[in-house]
Amino acid sequence: MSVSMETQCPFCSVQCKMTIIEKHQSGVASYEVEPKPNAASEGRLCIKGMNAYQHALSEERITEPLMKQNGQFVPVSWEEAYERIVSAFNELQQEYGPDSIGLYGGGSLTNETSYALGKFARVALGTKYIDYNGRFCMSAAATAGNQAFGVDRGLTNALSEIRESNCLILAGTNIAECQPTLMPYFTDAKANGAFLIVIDPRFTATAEMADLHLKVKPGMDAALANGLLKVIVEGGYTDEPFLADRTTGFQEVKDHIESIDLKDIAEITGVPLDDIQEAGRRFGEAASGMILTARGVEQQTDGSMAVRNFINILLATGKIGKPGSGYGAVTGQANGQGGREHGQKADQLPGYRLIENEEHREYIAGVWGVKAEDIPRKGVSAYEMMEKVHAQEIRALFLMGSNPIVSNPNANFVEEGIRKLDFFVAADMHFSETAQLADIILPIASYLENTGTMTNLEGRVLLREAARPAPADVKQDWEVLSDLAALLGKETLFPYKSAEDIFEELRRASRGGIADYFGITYDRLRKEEGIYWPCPSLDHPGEKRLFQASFPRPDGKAAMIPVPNHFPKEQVEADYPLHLTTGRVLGHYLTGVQTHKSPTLEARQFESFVEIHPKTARSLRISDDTLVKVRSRRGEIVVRSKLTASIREDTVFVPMHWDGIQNINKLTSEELDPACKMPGFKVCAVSIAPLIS
Ligand SMILES: Nc1nc2c(c(=O)[nH]1)N[C@H]1C(S)=C(S)[C@@H](COP(=O)(O)OP(=O)(O)OC[C@H]3O[C@@H](n4cnc5c(=O)[nH]c(N)nc54)[C@H](O)[C@@H]3O)O[C@H]1N2
Ligand SMILES: Nc1nc2c(c(=O)[nH]1)N[C@H]1C(S)=C(S)[C@@H](COP(=O)(O)OP(=O)(O)OC[C@H]3O[C@@H](n4cnc5c(=O)[nH]c(N)nc54)[C@H](O)[C@@H]3O)O[C@H]1N2
Ligand code: SF4
Ligand SMILES: [Mo]
Repeated sequence: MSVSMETQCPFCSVQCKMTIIEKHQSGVASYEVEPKPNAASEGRLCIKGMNAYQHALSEERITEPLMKQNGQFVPVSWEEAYERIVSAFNELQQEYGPDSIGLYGGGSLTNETSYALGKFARVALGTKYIDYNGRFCMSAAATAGNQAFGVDRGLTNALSEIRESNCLILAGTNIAECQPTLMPYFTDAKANGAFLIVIDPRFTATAEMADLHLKVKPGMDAALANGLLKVIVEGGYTDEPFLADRTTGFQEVKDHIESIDLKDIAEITGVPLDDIQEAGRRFGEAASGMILTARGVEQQTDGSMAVRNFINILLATGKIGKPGSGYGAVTGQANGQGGREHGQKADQLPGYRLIENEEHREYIAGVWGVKAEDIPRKGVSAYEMMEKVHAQEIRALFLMGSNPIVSNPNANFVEEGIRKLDFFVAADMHFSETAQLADIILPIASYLENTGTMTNLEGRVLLREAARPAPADVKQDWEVLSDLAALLGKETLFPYKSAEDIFEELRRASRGGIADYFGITYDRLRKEEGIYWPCPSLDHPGEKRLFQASFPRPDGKAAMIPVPNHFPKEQVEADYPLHLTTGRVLGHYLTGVQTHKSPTLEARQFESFVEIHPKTARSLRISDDTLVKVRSRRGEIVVRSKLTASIREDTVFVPMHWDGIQNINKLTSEELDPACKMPGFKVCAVSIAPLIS
């Protein structure tokens, strides 16, 4: 007997489609995975997608509601779990006010769940405190895109245009390990003659395909972009008609650039002067060009401004809104894009509307059937919510789709806060490190069992239909929200019988907003190969390339702004002499809750490591493949040394996929970008020593 499951990978933002074939022989199940042709991945799958069935079908799944009694989880009925949640929420809100409850969502959730979670916070609980893990992921690029262009959509062009581009700058993005199925777009562009520049403190698998690798000092991208702008302006590579017709602020940028000395930039960024000159010249000379940024540039205390400076380069050279020319923030999570559009962010309402905008509040209140004045105001960002948890201003937390004690910066502090909560509910399919601290865990359907839409890195909305029934006692995220809303007396506001019902409401809620999904329906998604937003009407094809004629800002023009050279807030010093940067490896995903459950992926890499340059290692008497202590002002971890000349001598790198004694976020700093509240995950100061000296 064999069963075929059509699905979509639950991991990264490419959203590759696949078929999982389950075979049973003599009572033993075996699985085959076949990639399925689709526009983004063109029928490719990476190793994570190939093995994504393993965690979903794992025996370690949580399959019934659990309640903590005397420090142990015991199975309870849904009724019991719900009753406890509702009475705890009611009691705490009576005693401490509506804002004593915080909600924390994630970018793996479908659009429907993200929408329902935002609505649940605002109208079922009436709290202003809701935010999500995308704050750590997309917020810097989102802020930069909104400010410069008036819209935040990951890629401003379809992926296929990468092939047509003549010059590509990949800044702080490791596509080869993080969106591997996109690699052929870049290798094809190169085969077509494109010049490829990679900016990264490490010579990554992505840098291997570059024509020019700029091995920047961590945190110095804004300054490096100033250097590139200087070369572009002085080389006469600016597109004057474009600047005059389509932008504002260029004169201020130009004045600022005059004060920049390229030798200083080479000095502070650690990138040789000749390389800065070549990169600027190549990009300036090319007939078309794209710049892609990801977390290397963005997870900085000036991440949003650093991105704006890369956008300045695109605007100065007129390389946007044209074939093969545009910007891309390479979105991370499966629904990293849609997850930031429909209201699980502290300052946001569906359709990318703003919670502090009176017209937007009125519109959404109309869709929801509530009074605008009853919708709470803006809350605070993810890490700031954790500060409020620590200060016991937030007394209860409802967590859906994240593992914050591993993924937040300054993780020791965050864990301490969560342990102080009066009441904590986690909705998950696995015992994440954070869920283990909960009073109640609600068992949730996996991607194989859950229907909903996901919006990929291009802004293309895709329908992922349930491929198998959920285990008997497991519920959908949105079902839990509807059930609880009913028990909180808001049944009429959550009348949904299916994900499609929620999508139908989302369509109306997003109508006329920046992220307009009104023209998208499940029927259309079944027939078409995903639809790009904005899609304002049923006969609209969806917009593949943005900004061809204008920018969605009040004056129709893109805004340029001078960006000062920025230095990381935490500088290296005698006690902490090395820069620490953090990131990912091919075979694991985020905090590893899911990929550690996959025997195949786990076998590839079962523990963390620290990349360190052999010269640096020698001076610290660290040999290869030995346990070392890495310490910052906030904590200490133990990982295995990996000596490699691919990293800068002044920098070490540790991946983020492990918990406990290998949780890198015990070291990272809580300093946030003031504009978007993104933490500076990508640079802090550390020391390293052998574990046994
Ligand atoms: N295998 C795998 N793939 C994933 C994920 C995963 O966990 N595993 N997660 C998904 C998610 S949610 C996300 S957000 C994306 C992340 O995708 P990426 O942002 O591409 O991944 P990272 O490894 O975090 O960082 C990218 C690169 O930034 C470099 N870097 C560090 N500091 C700096 C700096 O100061 N400047 C510059 N220019 N570069 C710097 C790092 O060396 C690293 O190679 O990946 C998605 N895909
Ligand atoms: N040092 C450092 N820290 C980082 C980063 C970094 O580069 N460096 N990157 C940051 C980034 S970009 C991100 S995106 C965050 C991510 O960090 P987290 O938000 O902690 O992400 P995950 O590890 O994916 O945790 C997701 C949890 O949700 C569960 N889950 C998955 N799908 C569903 C679902 O459909 N419903 C429900 N209810 N649960 C589900 C999983 O089982 C898992 O327990 O980490 C950030 N932290
Ligand atoms: S992890 Fe990303 S690239 Fe790999 S199969 Fe899944 S969606 Fe595709
Ligand atoms: Mo992310």
